[in-house]
Amino acid sequence: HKTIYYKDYLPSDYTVVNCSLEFIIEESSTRVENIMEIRRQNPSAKELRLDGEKLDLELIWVNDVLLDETMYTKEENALLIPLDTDEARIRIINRIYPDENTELEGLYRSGGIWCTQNEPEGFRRITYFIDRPDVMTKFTTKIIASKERCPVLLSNGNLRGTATLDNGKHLALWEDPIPKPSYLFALVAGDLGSITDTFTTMSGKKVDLAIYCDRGNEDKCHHAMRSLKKSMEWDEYTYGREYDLEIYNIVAVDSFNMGAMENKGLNIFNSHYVLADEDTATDADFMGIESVIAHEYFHNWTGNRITCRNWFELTLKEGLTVFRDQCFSADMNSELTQRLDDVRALRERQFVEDAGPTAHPIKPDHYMEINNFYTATVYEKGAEVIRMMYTVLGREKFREATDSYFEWYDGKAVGTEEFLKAMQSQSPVDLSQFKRWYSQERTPVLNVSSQYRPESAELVLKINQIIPNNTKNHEQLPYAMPFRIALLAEDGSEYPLKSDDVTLVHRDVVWLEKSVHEIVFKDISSAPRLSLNRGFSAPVIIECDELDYPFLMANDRDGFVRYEAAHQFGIETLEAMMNGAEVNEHYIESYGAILCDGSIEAMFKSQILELPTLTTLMQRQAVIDVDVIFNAHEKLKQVLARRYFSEMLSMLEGLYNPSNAHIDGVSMGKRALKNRLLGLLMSAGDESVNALCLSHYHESLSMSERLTALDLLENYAPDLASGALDDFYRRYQDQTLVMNKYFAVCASSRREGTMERVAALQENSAYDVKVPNLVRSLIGSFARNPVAFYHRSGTGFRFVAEKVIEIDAINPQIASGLAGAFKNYPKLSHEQKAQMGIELERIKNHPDLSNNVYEIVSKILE
Ligand code: HT7
Ligand code: ZN
Repeated sequence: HKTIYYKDYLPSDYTVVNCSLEFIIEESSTRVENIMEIRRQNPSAKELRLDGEKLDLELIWVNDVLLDETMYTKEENALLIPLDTDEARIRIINRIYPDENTELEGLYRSGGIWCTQNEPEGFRRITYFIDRPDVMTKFTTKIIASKERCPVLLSNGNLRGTATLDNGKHLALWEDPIPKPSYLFALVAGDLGSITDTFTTMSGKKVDLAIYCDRGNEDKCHHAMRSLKKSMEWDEYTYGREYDLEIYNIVAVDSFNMGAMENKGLNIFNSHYVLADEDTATDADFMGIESVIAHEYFHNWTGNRITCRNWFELTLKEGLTVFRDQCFSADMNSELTQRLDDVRALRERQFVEDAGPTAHPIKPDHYMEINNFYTATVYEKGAEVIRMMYTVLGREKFREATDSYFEWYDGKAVGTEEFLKAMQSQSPVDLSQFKRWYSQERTPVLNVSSQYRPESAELVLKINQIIPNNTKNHEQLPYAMPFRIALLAEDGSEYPLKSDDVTLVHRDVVWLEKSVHEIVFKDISSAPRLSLNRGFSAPVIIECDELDYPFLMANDRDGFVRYEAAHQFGIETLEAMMNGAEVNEHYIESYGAILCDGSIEAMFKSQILELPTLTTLMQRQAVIDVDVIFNAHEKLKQVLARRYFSEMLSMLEGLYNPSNAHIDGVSMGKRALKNRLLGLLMSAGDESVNALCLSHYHESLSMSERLTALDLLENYAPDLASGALDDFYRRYQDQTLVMNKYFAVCASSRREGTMERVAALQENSAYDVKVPNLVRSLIGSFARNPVAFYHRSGTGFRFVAEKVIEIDAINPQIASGLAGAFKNYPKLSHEQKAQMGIELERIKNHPDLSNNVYEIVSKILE
């Protein structure tokens, strides 16, 4: 298990100027012919090293000379050819076996469809190549296959020709005029249905758009198509970026390791992020499709035209593209709702990762397996780092800076340093210290306190940065960050911020750079309330015991701070209950005030009314005790439901419209609030509410409502649940995307016996361990279900460990994702730690363990 270091990076000795590929796809194997024009970049290089894995090499020519086995060296994962000229033409023929490819990297089969996944290092499983992102090549691709089995033949770029051949075969010739790294190469062949449309770019060029899917699902592609067109328009308007090919194709496949892939002109998607209709997709699914379609489209400029020099620079494209898709979703929907969802996801996933044994900087300096670094840190924290620069520069200057970035680096493979250079060119402050966000790990804490001086009408704000040591226990240095704040008067209005002690990058944004700041604000006529980290301007944890939660919940004009006050108040209330206290009456009242405030928009209300999750509370415990958290959580819901029973019930009835399945912001907001209220009411343990929930299950036309009702019945009304689960299964057993939801409800159940049910469901005919979505839904949901996974018996740990080992032999990427479930190991009680430790050792000592799982498990055990 070898480690690769950033410091060892060297440019490639040779580059591939162009590459002409021919694929002959047959039932049991595929023949690949690869003709490359190679150019030497390092004059002292004498040997060409090509990456290749699991390839059956047949023939090699160099400049038309056929090589015999003495003229090259074949290693397990490379081919070495002596080469002492500045230019050469290499021709290679090899064979691959897509049906045997269960890892889903390279060329594989999903259902009956041949498709590829090459990021980060899948291309080397197709043919021998210099498979690294700083080698950018012009590709042409000829695909030959049976016309009947594969009427659709797709690759990157523009279609240059088709022909019918003998023996029922046909061919398609694709040419991508824009040089790209091999990880963006894609090929699809199969019998697919499609929908088509067109988009005219801002300079008047017509682009043909198509979305391909399994036949019969065409009607579920329209939301994805609308999302694509909106993304294309948004990138023109917001960043001045125009699409650059004649064709944009998207293909939906069922077996896929992640969400989607931005291959040039030929995006390949997990069908979960393409297919949707009102009967089968939840509101979250519709939103997810809009954002992932946008994300992959935006990569065309941030990732494809300007790519990464090496994989350590992954956040260059991913952090930036996540930031862009978040802004797009905010513009398409509600800015506040989007921000709250993004912050919530960041804290639930990234903060947890950053606090645990697998923490790493957004730009890691070493890795064992690059596939393990497509993380919440590289993506979501990476996006927060970009957002901080956006906050500092402001919209217009940020746009000027990105214009420069595109102008300076188009067609190049670069790093975050280049991006920062473009940002610095427009920044009002020096960004050198800010760069620490790229190389340091863990989440800083800002400890904030204040002192009001009535005699001089001054407010002294003291901000202390607490920087945790890194995973190696080395000390880290203070960060620079934009901190958006307000000092609020009694009526909620904001005092203008005037101070000589700190740089104000905007009216309400202070630039923090020291470990301790003492800032005197002038002309504050009476003691103000603090409104901190507005809009979550910096990805930090705030500690401040002066916050007036009820006041902020009721009066703050910043929606994030309003939400945050409710959230923190909820945490403190629950933690007091976990320590034996009674429910805090002030909290109940503030909660009721939000609940009954008719002026609050439904989606925002549903977000504010969500109680802090079990994960949030676990995260804060020194020694994790899931049962204590779960009991307090259930009790608080019950108290709230009983106190506001009639208000909630009448509000619920007002929101319920069984026939509404519209996909618009207002309808989604109503459904979200309705689901939130039903969830609270169900914890009251009232027979009539159970019956109501069952009727919502049967009568609602939208999947969001039906699925929530099903989940609540499962957890709170077991007598009614089995009939509803059977009904759900019968209705949707042929729709694999909906079966994912069925498995997730069963595996997320808080009831006793969940593990036994999950184990039994593996035998269900709708389940298939080779399909990642199904594994994530059944096994992944179980591993994320704290009540079942941390069960005192230790059986949850054992079960997941067995699955990690079993799945590792099939698909190491999916197995290592699952192994992440053990990352709370250092924080367990003595007894649970011993139980989990045995399982982790068992995994680690398993023969033939992949690099992927080994890296995660060994870090956890360190
Ligand atoms: N750039 C892609 C990252 C990726 C991936 C996608 C699908 C399957 C396996 C993959 N490994 C890495 C996804 C994205 O960020 O857009
Ligand atoms: Zn991406």
